[in-house]
Amino acid sequence: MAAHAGAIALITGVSGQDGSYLAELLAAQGMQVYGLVRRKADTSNWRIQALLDSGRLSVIPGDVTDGGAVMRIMSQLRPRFVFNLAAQSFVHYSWDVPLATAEATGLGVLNVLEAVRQVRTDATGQAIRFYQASSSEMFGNAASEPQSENTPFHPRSPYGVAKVFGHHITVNYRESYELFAVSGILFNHESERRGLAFVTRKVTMAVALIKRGLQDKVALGNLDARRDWGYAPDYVRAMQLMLEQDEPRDFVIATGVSNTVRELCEAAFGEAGLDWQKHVEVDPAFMRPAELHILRGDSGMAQAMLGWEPEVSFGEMIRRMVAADIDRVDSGRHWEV
Ligand code: G4F
Repeated sequence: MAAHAGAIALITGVSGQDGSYLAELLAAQGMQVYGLVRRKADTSNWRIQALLDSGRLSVIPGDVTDGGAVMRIMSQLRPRFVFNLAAQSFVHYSWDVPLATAEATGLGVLNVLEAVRQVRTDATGQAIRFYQASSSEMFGNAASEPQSENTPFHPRSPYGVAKVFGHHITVNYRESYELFAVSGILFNHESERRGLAFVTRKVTMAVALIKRGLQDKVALGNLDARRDWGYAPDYVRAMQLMLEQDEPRDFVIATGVSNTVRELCEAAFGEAGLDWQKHVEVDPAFMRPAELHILRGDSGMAQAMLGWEPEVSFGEMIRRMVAADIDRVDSGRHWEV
């Protein structure tokens, strides 16, 4: 990877969980890392603050929904690698804002691809390589399990539908314009930096608050929902590996192991010596209009062709997340949401 020292990488959505880990990974290899960040009312960039403070990451204000801005940034920066991680990524919220989701999660991909197509090469004349963050949510109500690169899509949320557009337009630009453009079909991946709106972190933070006597109950939706949960730092390694291949190709990234939300609760509360059944309530407000039932991925092709393997198990990840949230509660860092 030292071969890329000095190369410019652009990450959209850099202030999110994956963006922050990916920026650290690339910066550690000596790349010049730039991140596109949307201006928001909450200006906290806690996931990337250390990188910003050390000067290893530079932030560019912008939004993937603004095609003109994306084009201007791409032609000024001329990066070698572009990772498009920006999205409206909350599945439940996508029923509330389907159009905004379609613009950011779907059309945003096209804006970035179009800029890559027009700018074409980096500052040294090498072809730009583009990564799209596709999602297992595209499989939705999948007809078979586990899901692989060959499983048909049947998205069950406005978010999933928008991701299918982003996926297909990436394939289409690759085939139409011979771009090095690939999609990583990533199953759920979590970490100590996961946002509180997602169920793993919602549970681990509740465990920490309950353990310290600051809360007694947590309300959840469907406890039978089953997900293939991996560890985010493992998954950003796969993103980079996909851009290192000789030929552009899409890959499923998953652990191949699925757990229910109920099993997540057992594991997380168990880590803190608590009985989850005394603290978890079901609230229909957290149920979704349409749910996915059998999400479990087959990453055999990534293992064979990328040499990628998940390193951190579900149990170990939950242990780290509970420990991190107890630490947050003890040190008053509740604002890290
Ligand atoms: O943690 P979640 O909100 O993640 P979800 O919807 O699977 O989406 C995540 O993974 C996708 C990859 O497949 C990404 F594309 C997407 O951007 C995001 O990162 O929900 C997981 C499961 C769901 O079945 C949900 O119904 O947990 C269930 N659940 C049960 N109670 C809950 C809750 N989810 C949330 N967020 N909050 C609850 O109280």
